[in-house]
Amino acid sequence: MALDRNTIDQLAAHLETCELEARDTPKITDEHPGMDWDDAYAIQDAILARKLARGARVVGLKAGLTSHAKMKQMGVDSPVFGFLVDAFSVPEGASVKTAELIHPKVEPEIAFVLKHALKGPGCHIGAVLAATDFVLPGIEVIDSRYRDFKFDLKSVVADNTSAARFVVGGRALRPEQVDLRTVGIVLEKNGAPVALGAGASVLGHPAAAVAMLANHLGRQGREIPAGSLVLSGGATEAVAVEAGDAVTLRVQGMGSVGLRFA
Ligand code: 0L1
Ligand code: MG
Repeated sequence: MALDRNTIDQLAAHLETCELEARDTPKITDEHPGMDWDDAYAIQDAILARKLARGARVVGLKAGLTSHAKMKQMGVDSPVFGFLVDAFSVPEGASVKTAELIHPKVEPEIAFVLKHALKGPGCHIGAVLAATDFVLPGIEVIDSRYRDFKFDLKSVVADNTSAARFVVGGRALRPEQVDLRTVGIVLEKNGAPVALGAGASVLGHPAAAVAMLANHLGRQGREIPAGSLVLSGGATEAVAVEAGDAVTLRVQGMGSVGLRFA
């Protein structure tokens, strides 16, 4: 690690305060160019520790930047992983307050709910599908704390991969009831389609993103616990939203889920 404990805690406090006060900041590697991957995940862990100390509950995990569309949009080249706490979860059809966010964007995702824990290394699509209870559509609202969504991968990992809000809904299916590679995905804003994709846009198969997450955690001796909800990453580029917008995600055979922005 390149940063000391004090600096990690200060950066976690800074990024979480930006999140809670809906305030943006330059990317943290501008001041700490030597920051390494362990530092980045340690800052993310310290943000989680701050939330847990205030009574938050982890409700899931997320993979981000798992599609070529998203990697191209953000100018980066590999996936990242973060956590989801209860405060991020929005009921289906509810209104998200844009005043609590900086510059929200939405992305269409396939969510997995696990019946068994998953642990890497060596986790693969087959293990993910065998451990999955059901899959369902989900919309992630991302809100990078970095000015103009300008960051590098380490800065975005420290910022809990821009996690802000999410909703899941529609029709939950057992993994054998749907071919997650060929399933069609339509994201609508105010009734008009704004992004189109297929499950295979996510690393060839959305379960591959869950396997990568399990392998990532396995390197630290951790696992994805049974019962976890995992967002497998946006199947298309992310779409900016503002107050007054209504967003609906339709996934072939899996119904729809929506959110409003107030
Ligand atoms: O969930 C995501 O794909 C977001 C990853 C972080 C990068 C971004 O803010 O777009
Ligand atoms: Mg996402």
